[in-house]
Amino acid sequence: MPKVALVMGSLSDFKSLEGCIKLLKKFKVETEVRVISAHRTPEQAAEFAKSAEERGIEVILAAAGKAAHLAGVLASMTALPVIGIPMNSSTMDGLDSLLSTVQMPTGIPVATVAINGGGNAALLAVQMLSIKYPELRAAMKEYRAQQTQEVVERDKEAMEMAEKL
Ligand code: RP5
Repeated sequence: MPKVALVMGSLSDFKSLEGCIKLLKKFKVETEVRVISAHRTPEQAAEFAKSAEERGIEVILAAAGKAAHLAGVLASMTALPVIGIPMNSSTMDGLDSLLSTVQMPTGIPVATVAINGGGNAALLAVQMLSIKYPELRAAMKEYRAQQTQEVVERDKEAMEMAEKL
């Protein structure tokens, strides 16, 4: 079974990450959900990152806000792919988190999604895992087909709504 870890900097991030967790569950990806802070619990962050590979984790999702160094710090201590999720948890609408997460120096990449983009982080993790797990590739194609169908239906609805005006 494919396995990822979703690490968040604070439990206050949890609510905004529920969609991410639900999507990973939908694709039957085993998810270890953790609260670890690069600043408040740096030793736990190091221990987590250094042991992740041997514990079977294949992709790490790291969500943090404000001076959001979590994804980069974890990425610096593992060769596993790290997806950064900048959280909107400050007075700066998440722009602080976005820049802190995305502006990594060459050598230690973090694949950064949009502010509060936990959903896309889950989907990107599934796409990475689908290189190894063909059933995930098939499930992703099915997900995309359903999504397309839903938008096509909304398109029809919009045309009908406009005609009635
Ligand atoms: C970051 O600071 C966390 O990821 C969170 O987004 C933000 C606020 O954390 P709390 O002060 O609510 O614990 O480290």
